[in-house]
Amino acid sequence: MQQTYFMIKPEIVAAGDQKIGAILAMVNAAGFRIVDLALRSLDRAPVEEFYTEHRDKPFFADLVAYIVSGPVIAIRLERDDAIRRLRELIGATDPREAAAGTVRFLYGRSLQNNAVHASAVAEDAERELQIVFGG
Ligand code: FUP
Repeated sequence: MQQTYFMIKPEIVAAGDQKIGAILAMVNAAGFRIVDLALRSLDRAPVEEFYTEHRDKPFFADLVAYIVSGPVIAIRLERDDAIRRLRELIGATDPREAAAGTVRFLYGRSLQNNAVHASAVAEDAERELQIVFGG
């Protein structure tokens, strides 16, 4: 079994229960188990740490501002091959490039407002779960 970090971003949370429910249903149908789930307003410092690989990029300030703009849904998920499977389910970073039927294809609006986050590799999953859930 492998764990990964999944996050429903502020715009989708603000849009209400229908989209949240639909995304959680997709995750459930794909065989993931929700180990931990919380509605969280993240502080700026942990979000800057979360996206530290992008610290020097031109979009960093806007990205951090977006993630702290409202509550997110932070989720610890588990299944075999969880990291790779969840990345498949959410689709490409840019919703315009995401495969049909993926979460970002269905719910993303732009590169920044791309609906959800999922850890890319095992060391990211561990680091991201540590930042958001403290372990
Ligand atoms: P991902 O691993 O799919 O979340 O993608 P990245 O780590 O490459 O990017 C992290 C976040 O930065 C993405 F969710 C969207 C945002 N981003 C921008 O806003 N502008 C860019 O040019 C690239 C990424």
